[in-house]
Amino acid sequence: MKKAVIGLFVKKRRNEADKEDERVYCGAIEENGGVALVLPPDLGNENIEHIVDECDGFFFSGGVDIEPSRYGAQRRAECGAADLERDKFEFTWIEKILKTDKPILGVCRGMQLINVALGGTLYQDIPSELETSVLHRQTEPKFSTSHEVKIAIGTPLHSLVSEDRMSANSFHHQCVKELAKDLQPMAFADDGIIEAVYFKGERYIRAYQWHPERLYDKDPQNRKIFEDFIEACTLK
Ligand SMILES: [Mn+2]
Repeated sequence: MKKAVIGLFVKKRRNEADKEDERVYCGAIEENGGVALVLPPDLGNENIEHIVDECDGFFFSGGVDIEPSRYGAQRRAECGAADLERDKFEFTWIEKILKTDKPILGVCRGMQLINVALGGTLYQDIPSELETSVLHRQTEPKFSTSHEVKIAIGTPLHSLVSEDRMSANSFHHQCVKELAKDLQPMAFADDGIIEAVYFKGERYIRAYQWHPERLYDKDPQNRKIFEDFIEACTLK
């Protein structure tokens, strides 16, 4: 069977840690049956039509905070520095991708980007804006889980893992504030913060606030997230 080609949006590689991050994302795609095509922000838009056409699905990865003007908010002091080149690149591409019916997966910043691209907004800094006893910026290593999520019944994630809870890692200080009207929550942290979303209707758009790419090799539930996405891309 022809393998699905996944357009993978990543930050520009600046050091060894960035290279390692990119390798982990590519591994999650390739070890679950897909082929990763890395799309960094300095690629430019020259071949956008062609590349969007050639890819079978798209994966928006983690990274720094989105510039708040993208969702009509004033920047707060606690908001992290944005990468304007990456914002510009990814918002241009997702706008094109949303006009197709190709599957989209997002993690962490990628989930926030999908929400904003569809008209939602974000909390810029959980500790200064929300009351919570859940530590969303874990101190444990990236490959360890730190908090659980409650999976909403009747959602695609619930059908996929057949459990009411699953383990997540957590490396975010921002989260969904107003959810885009076309998205539905499918998992929550115990403080009520939205940890996973899906697109209402036929289109395959799923996004997670955690990093399943760091967990799938040890945790079958997190592996299912990738298997399901690659399968959806393969069928398209
Ligand atoms: Mn979290």
